[in-house]
Amino acid sequence: MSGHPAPDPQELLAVAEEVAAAAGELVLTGRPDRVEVAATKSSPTDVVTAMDHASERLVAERLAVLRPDDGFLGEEGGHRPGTSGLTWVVDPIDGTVNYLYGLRSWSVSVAVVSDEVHGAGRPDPATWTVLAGAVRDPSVDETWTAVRGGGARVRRGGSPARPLRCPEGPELGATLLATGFGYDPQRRAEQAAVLARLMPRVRDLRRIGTASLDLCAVAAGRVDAYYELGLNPWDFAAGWLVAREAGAVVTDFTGGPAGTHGLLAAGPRLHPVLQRALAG
Ligand code: LIP
Repeated sequence: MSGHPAPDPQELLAVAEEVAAAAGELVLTGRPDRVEVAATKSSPTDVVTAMDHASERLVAERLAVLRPDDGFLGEEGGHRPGTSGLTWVVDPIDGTVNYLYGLRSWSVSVAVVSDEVHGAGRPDPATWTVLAGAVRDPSVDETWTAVRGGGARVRRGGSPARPLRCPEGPELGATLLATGFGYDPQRRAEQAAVLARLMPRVRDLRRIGTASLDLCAVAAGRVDAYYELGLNPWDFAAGWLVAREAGAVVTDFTGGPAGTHGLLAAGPRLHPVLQRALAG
């Protein structure tokens, strides 16, 4: 961040909360009775709606005013480098298919990262540091927030934000497990095979369809663990910090940095047990 003052984490969090709330309000109140698919990406079922684009535009425009020197990495618009050493990582609608179908579990996910290795280049989850993050769930008026080293909180409506503490985790047989699946048929077959091995060994499964909310659910103990292969950086950047700051262990499937190649989040006692179970 040459020539730029060290960022105040609380100021960054306030910006993340503000832009996530504004975009969440747009997406919630602007939902037409029938949401149309505007485009598809990696497969015919990997869809983008006009609201994905509108939400990302709103966030980018607000950040251009509030944080003009920072970079931007969004699901729909790609990467725009900045000069401050910070990059905002944004999923304008995480859980787009849920939104398309009128299901409630979707969010606006906003995180800000620094990356000493990549500097002004596109940040990489393997080397980035997530400084602050906000996951806005307008359907239930919940906002999940975290600051690096400053803990994680959830606020519902006008109530004060309450601190999050991830439970240690139950035995495997009592584990309520969350996961997700990719859009590619071959990958889904492989993911189903992994799940088939796990299902007899856990309590039950939840498939929320929104990685950021899966991670916040782990932070709050609403599920005991979440794993997924093939996530995009914007899917998990903010939720990763919420879970980590709540005390969850969040890695890839081998104990390294979480990324597109794998993400596993669970309480400290359950994480190694589930890591072994996933390894077969
Ligand atoms: C979604 C993720 C979810 C995954 C879906 C999809 P999107 O992100 O949050 O965990 O299972 O396949 O990738 O595409 O709605 O932003």
